[in-house]
Amino acid sequence: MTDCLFCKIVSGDVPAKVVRDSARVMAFRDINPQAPTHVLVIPKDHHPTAAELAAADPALLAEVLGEAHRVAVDEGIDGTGYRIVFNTGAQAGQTVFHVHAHVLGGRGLNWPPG
Ligand code: IU
Repeated sequence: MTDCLFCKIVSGDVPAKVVRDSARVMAFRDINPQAPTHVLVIPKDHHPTAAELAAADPALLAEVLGEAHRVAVDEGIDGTGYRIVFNTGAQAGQTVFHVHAHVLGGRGLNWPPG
């Protein structure tokens, strides 16, 4: 999609600190990190929300989750614990409508979230 920021990161038109890159999934550091580890994991194909990805390509959603876990292992936070978040819809705080999993860890995380 031409006016999608994350599609431009996939194409290389917008730079990002990429930490994992597979055939269908990419992971890069969030530009405004909320924890010592804050990585976004996206499918390279454009799907607006997790719900739409789940309906269109559940295997790809599973790949995104698998890569999110591998990010946690790479970052050394799998032992202490980490959070995977899909903000879905504006009221939940989604601002970029190309589905992305936030992988957050490296500090204690409060519950419930704000
Ligand atoms: P959200 O769940 O849609 O709110 O998450 C969007 C994230 O994208 C948010 O954490 C931003 O800091 C992040 N981000 C980014 O990493 N690079 C950018 O150029 C922009 C947003 I704009």
